[in-house]
Amino acid sequence: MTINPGPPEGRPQAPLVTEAPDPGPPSRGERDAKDITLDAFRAPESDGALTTDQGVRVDDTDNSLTVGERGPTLLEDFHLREKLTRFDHERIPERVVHARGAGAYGFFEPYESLAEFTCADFLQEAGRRTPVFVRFSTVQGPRGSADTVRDVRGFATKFYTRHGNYDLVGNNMPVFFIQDAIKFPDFVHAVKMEPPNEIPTGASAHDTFWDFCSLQPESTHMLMWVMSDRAIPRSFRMMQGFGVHTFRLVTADGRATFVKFHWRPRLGVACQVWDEAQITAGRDPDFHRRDLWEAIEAGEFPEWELGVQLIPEKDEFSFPFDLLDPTKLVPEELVPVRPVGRMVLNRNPENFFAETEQVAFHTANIVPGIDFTNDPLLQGRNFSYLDTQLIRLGGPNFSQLPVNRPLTEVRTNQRDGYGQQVIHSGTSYAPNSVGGGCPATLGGGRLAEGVFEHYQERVDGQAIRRRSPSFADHYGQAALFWRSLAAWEQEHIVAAFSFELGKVGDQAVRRRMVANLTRVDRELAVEVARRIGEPEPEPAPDRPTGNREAGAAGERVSPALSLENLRGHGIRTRKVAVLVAQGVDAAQVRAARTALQAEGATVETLARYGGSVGGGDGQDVEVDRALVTTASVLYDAVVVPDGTEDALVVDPDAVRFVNEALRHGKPVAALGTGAALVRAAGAPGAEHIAGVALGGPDRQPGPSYWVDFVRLIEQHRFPQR
Ligand code: HDE
Repeated sequence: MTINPGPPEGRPQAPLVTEAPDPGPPSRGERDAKDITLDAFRAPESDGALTTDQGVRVDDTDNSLTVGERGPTLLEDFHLREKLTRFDHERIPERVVHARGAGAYGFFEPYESLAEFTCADFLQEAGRRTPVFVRFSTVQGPRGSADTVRDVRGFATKFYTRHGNYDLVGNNMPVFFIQDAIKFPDFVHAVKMEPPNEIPTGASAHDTFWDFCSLQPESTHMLMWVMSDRAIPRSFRMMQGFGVHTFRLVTADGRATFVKFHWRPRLGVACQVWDEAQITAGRDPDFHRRDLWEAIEAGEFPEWELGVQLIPEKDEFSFPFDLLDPTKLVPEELVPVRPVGRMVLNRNPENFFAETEQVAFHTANIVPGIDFTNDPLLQGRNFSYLDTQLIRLGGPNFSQLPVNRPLTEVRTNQRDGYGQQVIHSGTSYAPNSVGGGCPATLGGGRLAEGVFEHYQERVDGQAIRRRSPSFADHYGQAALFWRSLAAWEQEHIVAAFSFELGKVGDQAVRRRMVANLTRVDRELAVEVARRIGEPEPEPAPDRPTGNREAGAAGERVSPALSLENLRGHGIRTRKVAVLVAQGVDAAQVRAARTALQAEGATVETLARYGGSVGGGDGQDVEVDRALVTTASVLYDAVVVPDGTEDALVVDPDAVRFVNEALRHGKPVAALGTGAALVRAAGAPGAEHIAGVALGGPDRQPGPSYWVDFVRLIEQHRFPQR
């Protein structure tokens, strides 16, 4: 048997997620407070009679009311009119950004009390669960676009706390494209489809995006992330989340600590490779939403750890960057991430529109114990999200929609508006005496009792339109990110820049972008220029040497940024394809299934046609899917058992399946004559290829073969192939 695990790339693997004190698995069917409150709004499928919206029972819903069998339709057919009118009004505007997404319910629970830093109620007690709803999204594409495009992913969490709703509206990257909210409409107009023809859908590889970025160097750090594999996640369940801005935690007595929020996936971070992502977009445009849905349905509840970077207020100015600048991260080597709790998603929504589409996040939905900073991007967001819901959800009463309702009692003087659901009584002004003064405010100094009071930051200055000089370094952290990556990650970034800029028609834009890249790393810029056919750029005057050399000479790196150090442990929920055909060694198929399923992987047998195939030992092997209904990109690893050679080597779909798996760096196990398919698929020297496990002459490989193959799957991809 030959197993080549590939060269050990770079750094040791750091444990990603701390061992949580295990409160036991969240059981299926466990009901939390949010779930229970939704009962009042649920309309289960009914076997009763069909009615109109007015509750009148209907005799026939297939034929309009007409004059005679061939005559005109009558206006008095209220059922027809209502049915068509309601249908005509089924759509609402999609989100202007983050239109495509998928969501799920779950819970958050702290590992320990954070009372030392905040009086936020949901962070006070170890193990106390707070219901959540999370929506993941892409940014650029419309609602119907593909999941696996190169893009930032939204990671928005609504905590239904006992002191009101708290929304942490983050992304899967820790920084952003711009420093000031006033640039957001410009940025979005540049990245969205171009106005004349609405091209491209779900892609940033076009002139206006790169034109904007090349003229807006503050986007450079974020571009490095978006050109990295982080922009093509394997699964929502396998990506990090970041609050991006610096926020404040505030104690009951008004002491504040700066905080950066991190979500770390328990499965580890895993990404696709670019060719794989592009093919997936065609083969299964719903790849990520399906993956999330299926995992939850299967009881494989996705889980993230919440981590915080805590920075005392006195240290505000002790970093070489500004904590208020959202194009900067706080390197974990400077401020470690402290794990404080975990979030588990364990319930799929019942109705996509009612829940996932109508959920309304807002950065200004904060609770006592959490507060803002003056990050100018955050300040603008605090206006924009409420405003956008007014148009998208058709008026001011969207917080009464079931998914948006807080668990706490709502008593406001806000009244009326479209779609008001509440029958208010009493007065609606303050102060009042006729209503007994209710509802009354409770006064300050009661943060711990859940009475919000803004943090009393001292501010003082003149009204100016000017960026702080402390926001001026647009390249330092872009270079830090670059230097911190493994060689294969850097190569993927070079390839991504070359792809995207290669699609840009305007030469001035391409050259300007390459010139910006010289300030990150000269080798990066030179290589991108070469691949897109531009002349070698001049060295950047302020960065005469490449940053990689400077890094080698002792400049800092941040190992926490490399995917090499973010891998997960184990292979739970990874999908493995076993290619079968007439004559397959059925015992091997069973052994593969048993060994891989025991580790939590999903195993599917694929053959030319559905049904079953006859095994070499006379036993039938059930076929889970016909090859034409699926594709290599939808699996994490492939097994080709013995006995399949004759049928598979001549099957172009099977050859392509393995060829793609090899090209995308996936682990491949080939047993006995199964190796012939691997060779036919473009790997004549299969035994020397990293991540390919060839079974030897023994008909049944020993258990260690599968143990080793599990380890290969755990490594996810072998990009250095
Ligand atoms: Fe958003 N963003 N954003 N954004 N954003 C929206 O709100 C906005 C920014 C993020 O699943 C919109 O309901 C401005 C950063 C997520 O429903 C809108 C600025 C980060 C979601 C809006 C930003 C985000 C949105 C569109 C610059 C990461 C999806 C529809 C100042 C920290 C939430 C909507 C969901 C959605 C405005 C920048 C994350 C228009 C003005 C930075 C995850 O209000």
